[in-house]
Amino acid sequence: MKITAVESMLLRVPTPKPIALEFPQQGLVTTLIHTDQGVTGLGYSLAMGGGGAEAIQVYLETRLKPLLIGQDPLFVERLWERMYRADRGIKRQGVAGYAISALDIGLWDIVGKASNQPLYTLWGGMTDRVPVYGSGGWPAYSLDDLINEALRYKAQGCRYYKMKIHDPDPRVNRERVVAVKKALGDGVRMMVDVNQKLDVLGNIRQAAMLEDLDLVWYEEPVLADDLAACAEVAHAIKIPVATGENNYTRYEFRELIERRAARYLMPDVCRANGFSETLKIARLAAAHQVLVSPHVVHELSLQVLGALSNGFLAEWIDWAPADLLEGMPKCEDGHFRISDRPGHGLALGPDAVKKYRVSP
Ligand code: SMN
Ligand code: MG
Repeated sequence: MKITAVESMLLRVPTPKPIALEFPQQGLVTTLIHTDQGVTGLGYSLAMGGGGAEAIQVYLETRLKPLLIGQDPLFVERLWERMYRADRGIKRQGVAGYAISALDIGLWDIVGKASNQPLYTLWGGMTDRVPVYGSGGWPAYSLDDLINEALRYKAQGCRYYKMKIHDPDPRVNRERVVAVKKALGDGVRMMVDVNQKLDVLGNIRQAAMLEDLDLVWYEEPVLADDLAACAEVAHAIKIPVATGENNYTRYEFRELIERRAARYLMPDVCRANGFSETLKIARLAAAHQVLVSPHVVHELSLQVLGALSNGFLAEWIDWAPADLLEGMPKCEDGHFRISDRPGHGLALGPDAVKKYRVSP
């Protein structure tokens, strides 16, 4: 099989409410990889809020696309290495990581379609049904927004809910968490997300105020660049730490693991250099009693979770308008069933390109 063309486009999609309070729109760098056998792979990277999406598309178009044309798409590992090693002067983080991710996801979609299998069984299936946690709780929400969102997830069977703790006053964060916990009642556990906003001492103080609330995890305490500080927090607080949505590659994750900086790792398949690298990160974690709960894009991450023995929960954020993608999984009793469709099982909706394309 040969790759005959790689099309890329930038889609700008409005975010469903109430996430729109935080991110009014999303940028989706989308790629269609065409082959001489009529199989087409769909890949995309989600830039939350749209930041950097144009740059991701330009990097993909100018530096990566030429490396794929004429190549056999079934040799994903080889093509990944080709893309990863192309620009050694640019680290495969940020813009380049998103671009490689979109193409790697598209290549795997071709492999799945060519072998008529969903990816999770192609990779050696573990489960076809994954429990999810409801995620949101953005700082712009009023307490009513917050509780209503948490209860909506609970009504759909979710037994976990994650909210942000971004107020500069740690007592305010505690009050919000306590109010939600009370509204949710027994049977739903919670996680909190700092989104890199505190330093080591600030985290120690904040976490001490939340210790009695039976939280599953305390997420992204410090700047994602500072793996040493994350480890310091993890060793100093009683709540297990989760991190990784802004980390890239097996090398960064290896360091997180070796420093025992987190008990839960959260690679994002659209950032961490695709399905290929996320699987490697997850296998590495499996050797260290570390669980994997991938970040956002559950419709893609489910394929990874279905192939892991150390997968934990899928993160559920309704980030996409209903007509963007066909094949979006539905939540049934707090679980997603993984699609049986070949590849990752997703396709652009019939009007998505016309409606949401902004470039070229
Ligand atoms: C998050 C951050 C940015 C976009 C979506 C979600 C958040 C999470 O950190 O973990 O859900
Ligand atoms: Mg997070």
